[in-house]
Amino acid sequence: MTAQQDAMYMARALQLAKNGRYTTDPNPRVGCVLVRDNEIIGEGWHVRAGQGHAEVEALKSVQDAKGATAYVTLEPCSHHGKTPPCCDALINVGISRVVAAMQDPNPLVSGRGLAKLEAAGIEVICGVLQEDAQVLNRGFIKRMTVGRPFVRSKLAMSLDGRTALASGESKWITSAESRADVQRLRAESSAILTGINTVLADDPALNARVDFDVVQPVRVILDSRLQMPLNAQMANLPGRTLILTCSQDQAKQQSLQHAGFEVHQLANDGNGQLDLHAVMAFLVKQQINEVLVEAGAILNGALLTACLIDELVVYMAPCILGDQGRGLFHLPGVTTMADKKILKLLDVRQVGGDVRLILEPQANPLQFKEFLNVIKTDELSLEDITVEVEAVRQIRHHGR
Ligand code: AOF
Ligand code: ZN
Repeated sequence: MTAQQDAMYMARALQLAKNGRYTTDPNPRVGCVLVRDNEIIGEGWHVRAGQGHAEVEALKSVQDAKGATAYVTLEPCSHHGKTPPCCDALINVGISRVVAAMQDPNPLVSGRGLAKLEAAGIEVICGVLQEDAQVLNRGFIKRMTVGRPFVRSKLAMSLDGRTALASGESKWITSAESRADVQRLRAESSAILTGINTVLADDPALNARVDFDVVQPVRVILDSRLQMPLNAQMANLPGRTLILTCSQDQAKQQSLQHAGFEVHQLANDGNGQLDLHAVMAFLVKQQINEVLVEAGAILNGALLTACLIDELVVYMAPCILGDQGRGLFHLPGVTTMADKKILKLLDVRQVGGDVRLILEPQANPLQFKEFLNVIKTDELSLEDITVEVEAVRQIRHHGR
């Protein structure tokens, strides 16, 4: 098989993996293609946690897979989880070659699956279309390797960067098409995170209203002082609603639990607000891979300041709300240009009558000079410093 053929079959396996985009949580999305004599003889993908893994589903679709090559978007597992190891299934049917896109970041597997296949005499290649496979499971990978979920914040704004009028009224700034796009973002998320002020203002449902099969995201409300109304509509909707608080008020906690909420008390940040790093650590314990933030300027500002936002999805509508309207981020710490938050534009496209921007927050090199402990920083280019900052950031996150 040529490298080009390997890439072609892996592209098909990735396409299959995407069928699980809305349903595999907390598991990764994985696809598998079985090929013999340059012909696809079987296909499968992982649909739901607890059900068959991609390899097992692909093997089910053929009578005889002896001598075939298995293309898998993730290293076949070697552990007994909710299902038996895929490695054993592949070995038992006589697969002769396994091509994986990437290693499984799950410490229970991480290389052991590939090693086990090799030990059984199977030819193994890893790394074909690796980056595409990584993007598909960036939340799962981040949870497994960094101990944090992938956090995406969705923002809807006017041309002049306003998310609501001064009164708080915001229905609607963006088009119906953009709002439908947001439902899809919700559907592919493991959790939707918002603050109590948004709940008090909007009484939102925070569920994915889509016409395809979906594992509904968990609702997560940051409510430091337990202001959640007992009659908020979320209390009576299907699915979990977690209230995260640093309030020790046992009576309030209990009455919210009786109303249908799950209440979890976490550390505070020393100023009476929830510690956002503790929130992320808690979400990882809940096996949350991908978080969608739908919140106001205060929570978004705090998350951005804490370097906890991985991606921004901004819908910009062609309307103007004026300078009395509310902004996107409350950032009292930004007082000079050196403090500004720097973003990298990853994608721009039109959705309905709006423009959708996807952006990635960047480390601001100017704020890290001291922290970097680099002698003669002035001699380094901004690009060099950015690389250094990213390295330090990674070390800090791993250390957490
Ligand atoms: C594979 N193929 O299609 C998937 C894998 O509890 P279980 O048995 O469902 O195992 C979940 C773990 O298996 C998950 O954390 C990840 O490491 C791996 N996922 N592995 O060989 C698949 N979905
Ligand atoms: Zn498996």
